[in-house]
Amino acid sequence: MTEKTAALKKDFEMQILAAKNTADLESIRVGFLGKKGFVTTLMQGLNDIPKDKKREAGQAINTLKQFIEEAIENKKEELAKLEWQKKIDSSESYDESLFCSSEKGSYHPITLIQREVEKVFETMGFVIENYSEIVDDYQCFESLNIPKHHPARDMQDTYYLSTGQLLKTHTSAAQNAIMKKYGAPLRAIFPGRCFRNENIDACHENTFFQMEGIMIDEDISISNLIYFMKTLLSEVFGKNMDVRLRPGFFPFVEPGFELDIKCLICDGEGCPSCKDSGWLELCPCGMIHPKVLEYGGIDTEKYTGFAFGLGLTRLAMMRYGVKDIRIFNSGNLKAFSQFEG
Ligand code: FA5
Repeated sequence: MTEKTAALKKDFEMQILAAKNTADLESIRVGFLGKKGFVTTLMQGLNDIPKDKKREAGQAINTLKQFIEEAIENKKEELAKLEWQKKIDSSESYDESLFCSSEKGSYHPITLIQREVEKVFETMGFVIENYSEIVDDYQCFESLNIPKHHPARDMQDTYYLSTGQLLKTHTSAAQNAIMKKYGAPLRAIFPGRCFRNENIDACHENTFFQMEGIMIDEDISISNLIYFMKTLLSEVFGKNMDVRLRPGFFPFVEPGFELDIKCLICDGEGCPSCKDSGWLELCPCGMIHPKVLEYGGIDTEKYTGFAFGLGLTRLAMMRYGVKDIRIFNSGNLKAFSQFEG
């Protein structure tokens, strides 16, 4: 039996080495581990083996099975990385010099990515809310535990209207209204355009999109938050992403985190798209501050919740391999006609 498993291992190693894409990998997996696969057949044949040899044979098959499963997982990661890099390097990602067809319209890449993220959250029971771009000071700051003269306001200077209203600086501005509208328990996402007085560069715009998400229920903890973030990223990118979680301060969450993803443009080497850090700030998040829940009319004795503020425009940069954020607001049809919806 050990000879048989050794031969199968060799055969498997040759096949996996030759695998060029995820479809090849799947057919190898089925060939070895599927219902009629080599390993499964060996397993089923165990009954016919003499009692004194059964234990050794069983162990050999299990070791082989584990080896195959691990090798397939590793190869999957490796291929996904290669396929992603190919996409970024090739014309499948955005190419400034490509011919533009004026006959056919296409969706803006932000619309495409927004719909993709919405789909992921919809299947997890989140409602989708639209919220106004013009808000008041209470919605944008006070209800988020950012009183007048709080230093956190300095980070979010914006455009003020003569009415005293302002263009919202972050989608968090809708938290209070949505809590009041639905009460608890609550799962909601609310995408929207945000405005800030920014120094514009390859990863900062003065007008950009975020998608806020909140989940409020009994016993919600940081592990729920991490689960939802991981699910989102692996669904959008089709692979496990390299992420890092750092402590981050936002007056409306406690504790608060910054979730960064490894820059896919330079694979963590450092480039203008990630300000040479190799990482891109994508999704700050945290447990909603009890004061914010109270302002939203939520019973803090009973409920806790998490919130996140996903940088949708930055997500689109990474998803489509767009190296400069300014493309998105450029109105450049040559660029947009390449995105299929
Ligand atoms: C906020 O806006 C918080 N409201 C997010 C939040 C929500 C924290 C809920 C905790 C709980 P921040 O200013 O870091 O945080 O922006 C969030 C994300 O929006 C950033 O990580 C980034 O991806 C994106 N973003 C921020 N400023 C810009 C900009 N000027 N251009 C493009 N994207 C931006």
